[in-house]
Amino acid sequence: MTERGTSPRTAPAWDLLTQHVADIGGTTLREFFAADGDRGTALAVEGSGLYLDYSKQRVTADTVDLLCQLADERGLRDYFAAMASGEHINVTENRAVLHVALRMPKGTALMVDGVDVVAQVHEVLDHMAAFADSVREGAWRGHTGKAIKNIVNIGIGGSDLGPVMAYEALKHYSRRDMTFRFVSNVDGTDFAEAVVDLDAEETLFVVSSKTFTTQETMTNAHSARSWALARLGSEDAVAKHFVAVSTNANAVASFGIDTANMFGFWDWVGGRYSMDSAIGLSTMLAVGPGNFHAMLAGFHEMDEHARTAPWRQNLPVLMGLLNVWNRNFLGTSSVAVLPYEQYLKRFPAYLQQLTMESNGKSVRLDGQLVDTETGAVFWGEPGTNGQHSFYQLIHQGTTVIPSDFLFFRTPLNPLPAADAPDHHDLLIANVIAQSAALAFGKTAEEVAAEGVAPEIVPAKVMPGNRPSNTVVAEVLDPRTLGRLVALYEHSVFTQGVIWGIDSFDQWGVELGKIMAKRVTPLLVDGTEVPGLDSSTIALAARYRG
Ligand code: G6Q
Repeated sequence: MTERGTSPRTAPAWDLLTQHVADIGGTTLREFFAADGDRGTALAVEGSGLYLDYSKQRVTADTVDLLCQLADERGLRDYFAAMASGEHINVTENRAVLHVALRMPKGTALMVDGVDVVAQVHEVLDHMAAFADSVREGAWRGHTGKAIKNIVNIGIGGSDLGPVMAYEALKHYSRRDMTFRFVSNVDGTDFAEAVVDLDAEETLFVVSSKTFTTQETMTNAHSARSWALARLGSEDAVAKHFVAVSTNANAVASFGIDTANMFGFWDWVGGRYSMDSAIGLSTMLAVGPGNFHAMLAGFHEMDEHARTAPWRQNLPVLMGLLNVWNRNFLGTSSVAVLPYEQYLKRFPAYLQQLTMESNGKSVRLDGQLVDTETGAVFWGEPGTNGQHSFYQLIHQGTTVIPSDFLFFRTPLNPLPAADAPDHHDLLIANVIAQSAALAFGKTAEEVAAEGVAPEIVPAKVMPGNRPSNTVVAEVLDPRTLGRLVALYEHSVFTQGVIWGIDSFDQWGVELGKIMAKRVTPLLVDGTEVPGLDSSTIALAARYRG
């Protein structure tokens, strides 16, 4: 294996790719497609129930060969093995990275430091299932004897984005006679609006926090406690209306939550990789244990595909390598994620954390500053809505933004129109048309041939040559959601390995937290805090009035 965390420039393939981009970088997607009538199927792969068309990336088969060589030279296969064996590949936090163990089937084993972590995982899953069933069946009663109808998840970052994304994505499969809310922001409005119409007697709070010390979550949890006690009138109510998902049993107990109703996980589960751990309790409450297990099976299927498929057939590895190509060799700096599926409306927000908290790094594992670009900005919105807002910039702006389009063959809510085509036909026509318009554009001659006035022609020219992937799946079900999330997880991992960075730490979020704590006394009672800058002092004074 390569020495870990060195510069990717040390890999011979890096120089070859640098030469290669000089050779093919000027060729347009129009020219690539004109030269090869089969390109649309030649540069496409299928695996783990997903189809990836990357023919509209600015690559040739040689590019892919060189990128795969780069993956080999960076030791990607060994890294996958190191992750799966529990090595501490999260170097700066000295932790194993074992989210793949969260979805290994019951009966398999993964020994880490003499402990079978898969057995531990299934113990928690069984505990979650028993609890979820008792709430869903109405056996779990609130303090006044009423069944639970409302679930409020309190958590932030990885303890919020996954649960809320999964709830929205799988809403079709969820209990419609129950209400699910998610509170994350320390802004009191988030909590106030979440509970404004809820009956405390029928409400269960799931306090989700790996550390059980996160300021926002603990502030919201204490407000929830006060809200519930004011309505239920007794401290005893806490045990019936609060459960915890955490690794910190002491803090959970001192909050007043019965640790029998605590669902645990382990330090080898990173926050942004935790939606399939006990952090998914609200998801399981919404869709039931069977659907949750189907989601885990989808994750596992993609894990196995990523770990074993040759690079050229490996969807997450190809997606990761194509991101490296776009970022480092074509100079792009952002990726738009554009799901043509309304239920995936929170998927781009989820991916923002997964991708940017993982790969937004400037220091390599060898402790040196990077000498290549690293993580791109990820963002997006569901189609077709985005088409009527920001797509203008993707089509004609001065910045090239590679896009990931996603669509599903079968709609969950088929709506036949009075005349064909129906809603879904129109949706899919749009997604396919968008990637073609981005790739092929429209020349001045084509615009002029439509009779457009000559002075308007330049404004109507579509430059084209804008790269995209299209991912197609059969239907958005729990299994496919698991596959999709794992697809991006392993793509992120691939990029991190190529760049030689630690994709599993997040030191960049610490400084702001520390500074917020430091300035708080000044805001609360005007206590002077030494060493503050003049802008901070003036803003605090303006707040205090
Ligand atoms: C994710 C990060 C971060 C974390 C939140 C919440 O990878 O670690 O987003 O999930 O800060 O942390 P707790 O679960 O400990 O409250």
